[in-house]
Amino acid sequence: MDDQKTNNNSDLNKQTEVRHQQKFKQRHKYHKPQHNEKQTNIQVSKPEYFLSIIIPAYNEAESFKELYEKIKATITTLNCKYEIIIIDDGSTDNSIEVLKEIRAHDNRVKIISFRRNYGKSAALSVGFEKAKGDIIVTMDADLQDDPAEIPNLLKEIKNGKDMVSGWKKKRFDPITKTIPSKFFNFVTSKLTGIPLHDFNCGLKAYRKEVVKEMELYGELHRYIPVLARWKGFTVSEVVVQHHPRKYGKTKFGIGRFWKGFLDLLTILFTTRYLQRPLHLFGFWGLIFALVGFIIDAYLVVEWCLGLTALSQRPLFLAGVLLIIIGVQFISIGLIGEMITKTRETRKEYSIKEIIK
Ligand SMILES: Nc1nc2c(ncn2[C@@H]2O[C@H](COP(=O)(O)OP(=O)(O)O)[C@@H](O)[C@H]2O)c(=O)[nH]1
Ligand SMILES: [Mg+2]
Repeated sequence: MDDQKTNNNSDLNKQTEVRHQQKFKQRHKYHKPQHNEKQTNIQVSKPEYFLSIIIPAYNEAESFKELYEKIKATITTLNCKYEIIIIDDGSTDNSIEVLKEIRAHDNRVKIISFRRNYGKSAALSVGFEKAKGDIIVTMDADLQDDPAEIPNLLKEIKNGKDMVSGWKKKRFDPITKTIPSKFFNFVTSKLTGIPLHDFNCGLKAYRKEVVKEMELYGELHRYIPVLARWKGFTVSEVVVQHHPRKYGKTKFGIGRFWKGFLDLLTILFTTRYLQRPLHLFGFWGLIFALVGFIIDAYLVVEWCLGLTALSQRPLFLAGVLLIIIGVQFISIGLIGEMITKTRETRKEYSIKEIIK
């Protein structure tokens, strides 16, 4: 009898234990935060969101361990589930060995290793595609960006922004980089109408919808805020701490500036006029042709009245030139329209939500 009782008791204990375990699992299961849900304090068991940190890297082996430790130190103060995706872009140093070492004791670190160097945009693009998080943070691998700033970026996202860019207000880079960069940021801001001070800061945070719609190629990573804003996402910036480069050297030489400006042309053209090239070319074509026509018409009237000989008026040639350029512009615009019409139509719009 006593034996049976003990058996029953131990069965009961087991059942209770299983129930407890199930409850524990349930509690720890990742859950999506609801809009009206109150933010809980740090270090509670239920993760509020899933954070993906994406780090494009090219020959930064010396930095990884320190970077990883710093990220961990910050991230453990946040109440989130996380993954760290490092894209080793065909590095020729021992990056991959160091990364594998880190990965060996933390499987939240994911490594994507490219066969050759494809560039930062390609690396970010793959990172964006693979990221599983609700919120995505990108940062440089060279310890110039400070992981301790991540919570400040997240605060902005929680305040409702779709994307937040860091602003390296006090920048620790050589003057040959900071001055052209200021100019570049000023021009980009004026031409695009986006009031940011630091378009190309490596440290940025996004809602997942933003990165899943981002199409990066070439070196367009410099213009992510422009692309995001163009799709209709809200973009803001926060001042972030910047550090001097500790190891290795910069991967972007002086060539970055002229490439950057050509890319700006691409961005301006493709965001505004891709679907209506005639509006750009046709407008300028008409202006040129009209000015040329007015000049020549005036000279022809003078010639008819016997006031001037056209051979004496070089302005006549300028008028002819303007008419030719104008007609060419209009023709280019029309050809552009034809290409746009025959091109396979890609999704050119971004839907926030569908309410049925
Ligand atoms: N994936 C990838 N990352 C790169 C490449 N070039 C630079 N990076 C990374 O981009 C970040 C910024 O590069 P860095 O050379 O420090 O540029 P700077 O800070 O503007 O001088 C660093 O994390 C680099 O490792 C590249 O070709 N591919
Ligand atoms: Mg750097």
